[in-house]
Amino acid sequence: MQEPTTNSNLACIFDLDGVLVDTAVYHYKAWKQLANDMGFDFTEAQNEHLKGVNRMRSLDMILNWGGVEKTAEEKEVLATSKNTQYVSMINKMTAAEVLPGTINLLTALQQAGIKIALGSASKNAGVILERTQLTHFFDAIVDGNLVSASKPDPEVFVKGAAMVGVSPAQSVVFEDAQAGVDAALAANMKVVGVGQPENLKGAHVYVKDLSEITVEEIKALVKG
Ligand code: B16
Ligand code: MG
Repeated sequence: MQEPTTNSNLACIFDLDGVLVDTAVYHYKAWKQLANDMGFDFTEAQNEHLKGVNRMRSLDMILNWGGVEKTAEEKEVLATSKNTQYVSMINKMTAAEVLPGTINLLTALQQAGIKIALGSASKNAGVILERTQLTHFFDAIVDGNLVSASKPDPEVFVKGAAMVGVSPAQSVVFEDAQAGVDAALAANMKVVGVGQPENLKGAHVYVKDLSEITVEEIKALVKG
């Protein structure tokens, strides 16, 4: 009997928010509440700038937009308050919130023997993967709890590739944020930009969502 073709020398590393699921709306609601409580507004356009940015850096940007200064202790309290509200929303997420094409692509990659890793800035990645029933696809999960430097630093993706034993040159990153694209390029990896090219400069390929790319196209990207 013929052996199935395996490609365990390839890795696909997925960002979470905006690529596999869309939690931006929950981040937005929780940050908006916090800003409103401090007496200023927070817009959806501003929320766009927070994609891929870690929690404390996001808070700093929001305080700056609101023209408000806080001590380090006050910022800890504010970040915890935002996160408590955010977690209460993501705890209600279901598998129905997984973005189009995700299950088909992850299944096809798994069947092809390609390693699958998560590379997310979120400290809540574990609960989101559990709630949306995606955990079982992953050979490695690198999230905001495991990295010390946020995107555009390449640490999150370098760690993901190392954990699945694949070289950066054989790794493909899927990202919806410019900081994430920059991080993947700095790691010397190929990048699939998920979203509009003007917001994701430097990616090697662009898709609207994961239904627009196949395993064959991913293999070709690494070879090319
Ligand atoms: P948390 P990703 C990022 O996730 C989000 O895009 C960003 O908006 C958020 O501030 C960051 O996670 C931190 O999230 O507060 O849950 O730790 O896109 O890198 O998967
Ligand atoms: Mg993202």
